[in-house]
Order: sequence, then structure tokens, then C-alpha cells
Amino acid sequence: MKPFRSCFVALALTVPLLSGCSGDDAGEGRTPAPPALPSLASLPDEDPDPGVLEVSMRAMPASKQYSGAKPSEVWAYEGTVPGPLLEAKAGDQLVVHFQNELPEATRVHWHGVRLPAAMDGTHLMQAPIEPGQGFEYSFSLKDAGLFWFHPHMRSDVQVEKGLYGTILVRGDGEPTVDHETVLVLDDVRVNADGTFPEFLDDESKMMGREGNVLLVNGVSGPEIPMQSGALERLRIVNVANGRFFNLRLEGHAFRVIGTDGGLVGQPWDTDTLLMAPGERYDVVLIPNGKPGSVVTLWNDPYSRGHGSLAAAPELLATVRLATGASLSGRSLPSAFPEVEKLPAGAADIPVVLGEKFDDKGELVFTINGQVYPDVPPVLTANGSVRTLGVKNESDMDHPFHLHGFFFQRQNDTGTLKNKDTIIVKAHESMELTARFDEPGKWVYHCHILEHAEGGMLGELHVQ
Ligand SMILES: [Cu+2]
Repeated sequence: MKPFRSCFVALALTVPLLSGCSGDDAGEGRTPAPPALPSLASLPDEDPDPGVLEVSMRAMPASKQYSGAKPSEVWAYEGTVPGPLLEAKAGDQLVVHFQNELPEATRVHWHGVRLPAAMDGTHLMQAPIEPGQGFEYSFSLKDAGLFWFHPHMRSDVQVEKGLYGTILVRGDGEPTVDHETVLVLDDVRVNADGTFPEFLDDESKMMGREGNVLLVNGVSGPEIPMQSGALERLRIVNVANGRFFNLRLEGHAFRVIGTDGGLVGQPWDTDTLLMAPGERYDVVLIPNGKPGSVVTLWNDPYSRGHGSLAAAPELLATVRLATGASLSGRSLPSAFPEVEKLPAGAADIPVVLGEKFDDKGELVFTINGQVYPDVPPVLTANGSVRTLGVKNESDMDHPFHLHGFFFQRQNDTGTLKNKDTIIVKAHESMELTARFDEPGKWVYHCHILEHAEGGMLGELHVQ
């Protein structure tokens, strides 16, 4: 697949010269036009009540062609990769009649959604949904923001095979923009014959599986339509197993207006946006190019440890500015209501992220020196506000994810954020405060899926 990546890089450098790449689909010496950005599928609402979004959704085998490979046998929600985008308002009830048509058991986890533990889709609270069986998920969507869903069972395999979808929940007081686009970032490792290479090779076990094809809404190197002078809003999620994306849009800064748990009080500007698996960002920008021009969205190199630095930026997508006149009149939003601050307390829940070699000489990932399920559960009272002292003693970054609750980083630089997934860099420490106001058994884990499945996971019991 390497030739394809370099093909798209060449494309980016030569647009709009229409020369270069001579891959199979290049035709008569012409570079193929980049694919249009696919819009995300939706599901029909089966309940006329405007306060209820009720859908039926299957996890099922399907076929999908990645880049120049032959079609791959994927697993997909309702047959599409990415799966459906569920759109609702804060306060709505989401009801999902889920049916498992896969050849193995699964469960659905609603990443970032604050919900009853029994709906969270983990092994602690839900039996596996066996092939041919179903489950009704039903919960209220309390918070506005972009969330996503994926299996919480053999997730390293099931997510890589295509099982993920998004939930966009709108709140009051959101900015008025000209266009809004949801971008689902992923990568997939696929052979030219369409098959997936063996899972859990040594490199994947260490770094999390990285693919040879980068995907935006399921395709490689799509063209994202925007308009010069327009206020463009991008809702972005990284659903990859292990890859961090480090986004940079040529000639533009991103204004970050929100993250995992919704809008932030004081938006900030950045030239690059680093996103670990599981994280979401909500950004706005006003394209400043000439109508009709093309700018490149790059994935810049980032080192997350163990010699992981890529050699050069990779093309993720292109942005084509509409040929119509520049819009003007809207400006970038600069403030929103502040996130409610949780009272900080002593960091008395230690969470040390580590790596070691076990008795068999295998690299394993640990929490407080133990490999799950040997990690003792954290116990806390319902309604308690507690602070986790998260310390990364390993030589690589780990995106720390807490189920069911948002946390706030103490002494964070900049504006207060509600997060559910945060990058804890190699040898970095941080204090994360959360209000544990929903009883049940929850998990926290590294969102590099191979690390979570390999033992970097702990339980948190709210009693
Ligand atoms: Cu990790």
C-alpha cells in the first residue's frame, strides 16, 4: 500500500497541475480526481416524539474497498464504514435496537456519553451479545458535543475491522456557522488483495496497530469542500486503534472552540492539532484562499515514543475552496460560557501507567504495576469528587480514557476543559478531577486499543 500513500502525497504537491502518480487508477496519464468527502450515513428515527431518537442498528459483515486494494471483508454498523452519524439534541433520549449479525459476540460502548453504567457496554455491566442476539440500549444524552460508539469487546480487532460511528449532540448557545463538517479520522492496515494482515503482531502490541492507509470518513485523501471567507466548523474524532493524528491545514490556524465534553470558555488558536485515539476536537476557521484554490490538510510527524516519528508529513485530505465569491460577515467566535469547575482535592487515586516484560519475556502494559484483571478496583462513593494522580512511567504516550464521567485537568494551561480522553505523554504526570455521580462498575484504560486489551485497564466502582 505504500505506493498509494506516496501517490497521494505526490498528488498534493502537484495539484492543480494534474500530473504525477501513475497508479492503476491514474488512467491516461492523468491523476485521478480525489474522492469527494463522503457524508456520513444516518438512520431513520422510528419514534415521532421529537425528544426521542429511536433507531435500529446491526453490526454486520460488509465489503469495502480501501484505496487501491481489492475489496475488504469488513465489519460495519449498518454496513457502512464509518457507521451512522446519530444526530440529536441535548436532553434527548437515544434508543438503539441493536442486533449482532457478526460471527462473534460484541457489545457497544458509547464513548464519552454520560449514561447509566448498565448501558456503557463493558464486560463489567453487560453480558456479551452473542451472534444472532440483540440488546436495547436506551439512555438520555445529557451533554452537547461529538461522541462516538464502538465495540468494547476484542476492540483491537472489532474497531479495526470497521465498527465505529458518531453521535452529534447539539446544545443551546452554539455558534452560528456557514458550514459544519464531521470528520472521522482512521487508518487501516490492508494488503493489496484486500485482506487484513494478522492482528497482534509484535509492533502492534507495542505501539497499537497503525495502518498503511489513512482515512477521512472512510476514504483516502478526500476533497473537503469549503468556501473562502466562510465560517467553517469541523467536528473531528480520531477512531484509530493506535495512530495519533497531528493535523495542520496549510496557511491556516485552527480555532479550538470545544473538545470531548463540549464547548470551552476561551477558545484558542493553534497551527497543529494533535489528536490521540478517542479524542474529539471542535474547531472553526475562515478559509483565506482564492476561490477555486486547493489547500492541503496534512498529518504532521509526531513522536509518541519508541522511535515512532514518521519521516515526513502525510496527506490526509485536500480542501477545495468553492469558486463562488468569498463570503464575509461572520467572525471567529471568541468566548462561550465557562465550563463549571470541579473542586480540586488531593490526588489520592494513583494511576501509574507502565510497561514491563512479563515472565515469558512478553512486553505488557500495566496500571500500578499490574496487568488487568490483576489491577485492584478503585472504590469511591456515589457523588464523590475525586482526583486521579495519573503518572506515565513508560517510554511512550498513552491516551488515558475514563468511562462515564468527564474529568478536568488540574493546573491545565489555558481554558478549563471537560475531557474523557487525554494524552499523557511519556514520563508526564497530571491530576484529573471527576465527579463520580453515577453508580456502577466503570473502567478506565489506555485508548490505544492493543494496550487496553493487553492489560492497561482498571476498574472504578462507584458505590
Ligand atoms: Cu497506551
